[in-house]
Amino acid sequence: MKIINTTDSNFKEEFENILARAKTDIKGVSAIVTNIIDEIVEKGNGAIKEHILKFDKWEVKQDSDLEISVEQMKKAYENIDEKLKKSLHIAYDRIKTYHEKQLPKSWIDFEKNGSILGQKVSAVDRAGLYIPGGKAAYPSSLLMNAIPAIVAGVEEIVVCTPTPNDEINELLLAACHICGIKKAFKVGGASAIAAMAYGTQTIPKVDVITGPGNIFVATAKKLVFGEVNIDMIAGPSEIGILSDASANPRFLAIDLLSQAEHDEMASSIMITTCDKVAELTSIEVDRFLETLSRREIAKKSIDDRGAIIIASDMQEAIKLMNEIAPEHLEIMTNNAFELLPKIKHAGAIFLGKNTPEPIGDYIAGPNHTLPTGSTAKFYSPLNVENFLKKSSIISFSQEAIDELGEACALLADTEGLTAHAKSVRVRLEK
Ligand code: HSO
Ligand code: ZN
Repeated sequence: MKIINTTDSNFKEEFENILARAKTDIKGVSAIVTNIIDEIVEKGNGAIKEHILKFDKWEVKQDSDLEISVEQMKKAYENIDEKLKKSLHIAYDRIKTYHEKQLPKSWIDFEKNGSILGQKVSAVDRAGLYIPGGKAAYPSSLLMNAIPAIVAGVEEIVVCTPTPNDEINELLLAACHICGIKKAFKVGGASAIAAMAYGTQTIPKVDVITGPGNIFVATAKKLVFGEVNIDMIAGPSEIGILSDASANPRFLAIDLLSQAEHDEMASSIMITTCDKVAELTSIEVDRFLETLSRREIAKKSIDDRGAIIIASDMQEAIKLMNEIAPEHLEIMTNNAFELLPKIKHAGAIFLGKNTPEPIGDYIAGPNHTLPTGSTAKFYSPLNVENFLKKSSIISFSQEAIDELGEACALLADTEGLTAHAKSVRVRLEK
């Protein structure tokens, strides 16, 4: 694995490449995606059928072929191994408990003059969850997207997932059963995003679309934003690790690989204060690589986008890591919690040697749908609030309008809005 030092003459250039790791050619695909969206808006299911034949290579004979039934989900659930079932339930319960703590409360405030102000929190009516299919069909992602919606109180949850060659991941179906999903469709890519944003004869229009996806899905989400809300634009997985001389190079190496195996475009970056740890970690990465089922993917990711940076001290290491703002950040130092206040930007922060990133992918409880490509500078992990919105509550008493009415009317006068001013002043007439 590439080792660079912050004192190297080309360090600035190397670091710029790391910062630019997630630059994608959205412009390059936006014409294609716009076309797909237009076709869905125009022809609905008819366009979906064409897209499925073209991209997923199977023929939709009738609209009902698009649907995944609750019976199918139940059967898949019943057929899975007991131990696996138990793991799914442990994950479900822990994710639910964590997200319940995120629920914001409605509130109401009484002022002395009798006015009442407040904020009412309500769930969106419908949420659309996009779950990638094929090789990247992760049942864990279904849990991570569905549970915050369930906790928020969303009444109707719609799932869309592509099924190449009409083959569906049984575990994904089992996870749908656990989450009580009632509506799921075998539709993927930009077509699925457009279908959920605008609705078709079969797929309901939703209010919010969440979930990861490739560049076509990401571009479609950008284009339908405003018609519906979206969670974020997520790119390939990433891990950043801060380590010192106390860290175990075997742990560091396999943690770097844990994200590299997701995607050739994934990026795994460690910043360490110890030359020896850098060197040993690089050796361990090569050793572990040989043992991985997805070694080709992981190797390409490590070769093209991986790096170990040797910093002069932890302060410099943290400064660089805050600029990277990684999706996942592991702090593998002997004083992990002391460093925590200095971390400003990261999707999820894993502290201490027994907290490998995959614990957060599956079982810890926090969401694994996280901002990538430095967008942790302004995005949060997927959470309950992505499925909620707020309404302001206002009620004025006679005393309150007597006290504040004239000030209000005056502001309306200056904006030249006489009906505004009058609607207040008629209530001041005695
Ligand atoms: N690490 C991925 C999520 C995931 N990992 C799903 C395993 N399954 C998000 O960056
Ligand atoms: Zn992962």
